[in-house]
Amino acid sequence: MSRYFLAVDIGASSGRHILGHMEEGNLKITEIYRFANGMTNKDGRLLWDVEYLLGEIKNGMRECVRLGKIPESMSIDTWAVDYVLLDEKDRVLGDVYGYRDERTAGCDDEVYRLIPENELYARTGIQKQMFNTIYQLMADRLQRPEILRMAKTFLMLPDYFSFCLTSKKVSEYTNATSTQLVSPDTKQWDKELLQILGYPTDIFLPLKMSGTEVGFLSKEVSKEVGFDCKVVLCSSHDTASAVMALPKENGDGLYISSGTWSLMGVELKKADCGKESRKANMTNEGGYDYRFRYLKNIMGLWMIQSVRHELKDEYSFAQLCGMAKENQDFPSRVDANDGCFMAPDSMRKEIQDYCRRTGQRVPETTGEMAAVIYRSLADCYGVTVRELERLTEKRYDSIHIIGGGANAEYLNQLTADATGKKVYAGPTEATAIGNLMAQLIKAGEFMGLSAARKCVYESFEIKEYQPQQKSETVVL
Ligand code: ADP
Ligand code: LRH
Repeated sequence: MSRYFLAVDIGASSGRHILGHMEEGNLKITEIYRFANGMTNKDGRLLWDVEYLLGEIKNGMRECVRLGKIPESMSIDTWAVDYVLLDEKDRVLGDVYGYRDERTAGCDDEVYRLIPENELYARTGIQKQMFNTIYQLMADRLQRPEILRMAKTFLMLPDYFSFCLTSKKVSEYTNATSTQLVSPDTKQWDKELLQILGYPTDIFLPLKMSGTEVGFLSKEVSKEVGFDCKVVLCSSHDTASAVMALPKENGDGLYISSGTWSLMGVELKKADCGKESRKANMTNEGGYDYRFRYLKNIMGLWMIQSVRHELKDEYSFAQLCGMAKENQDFPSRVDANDGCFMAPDSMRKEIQDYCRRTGQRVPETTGEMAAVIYRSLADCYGVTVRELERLTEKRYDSIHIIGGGANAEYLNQLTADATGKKVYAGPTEATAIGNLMAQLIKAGEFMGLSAARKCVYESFEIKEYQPQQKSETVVL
């Protein structure tokens, strides 16, 4: 009889339930449920509908019953930085903001008034992103102080969903590091930093590592979904789970975790919180087994997702890739990391405006638009590779692309061309696989991370792309 494990992986663009089991030494995965995700716009504020998401988590769990495959354990991962504040009765206080909301504008200055930016980096190693929790909490402090005053518990979103399922509150380490409030030395909340910033320190729970048991489903939830199982912690930051699934036993080398965001970097045993890393805006996010994800956030496939959405999803991503290829000689490029692409009303218009203001040809057709997006992204990868080689003082001969974006064959080839590196693409469900790996290690199916990574290499298809024409270095 197979032992089943359930990964609930919720990305910013979609969520899925993936059942995993071992078969003759290989990891087999089956997607049993998928649902759409995205921030909702409520009077100009960008919010997450956590009720909807919880409902979908339970809907997917019911599929296990329908299939007669009851998991031994389950685990939840989501995107980083967003959180809920709970009152004394464990009710969510106020709206749950999404990281693309503009409310943090100016909150960086207020943070740096209390602690200089270089000191903040030296003690957290986390890159500046206006959406980091540290700035979101400052927005709470300045714009809705009553909510922060009433808060009794702070939970990141995966921990909140685990709480809803089990009634047990546990905070997970990898996702917590994305707040920019955790020490890479102690691997715990930096309480002194919390105090400096004027945030309540008693709402933060001790951080626990992947593999920790949260608890069994509460009676009510168990009745609702039709079974009981343990909820355990995976590396609940989706990127941390994706990096676990790097199909390389020793985990060395470059990777891009490619989805709504492109996270490009390497794994380090020790965080690099030095000046050069800060200047390059590299981050040291916590990973499985006390490793660090030394990487850069790149705007990623958000741009093409947004354009597709504006076109009422008329084209599939594969079609958009095809159209981009047909227009590959279209010359204009944008800086994929420019803040103007973060949450524009119209991505098409924003890209057109960017090209116009920089004196470039303005893309008019969808194919031209897609060409600009994919080629600009690949150029950005090229620049980032060189930055990573400089900072780590190493040369890399290949890049592993993991996550949904590894399906984008045209982009994979462009990446090989723009970086001059061999590209290995897959697994495409890296995050869910990493989520399962943490559960399987806990269940004793793997000895540890290296054994699990070896199994990923053996279990999933990985495509190879050779660099063909080296594109010119673009200075962004
Ligand atoms: P997230 O978890 O951040 O929501 P995913 O890892 O699911 O994102 O990746 C979704 C992205 O992968 C899509 O936005 C799309 O750009 C890309 N993608 C998925 N399938 C394909 C495909 N067949 N061809 C090209 N791109 C694809
Ligand atoms: C990718 C991701 C990324 C974060 C962003 C908010 O899904 O978790 O690692 O920076 O979302």
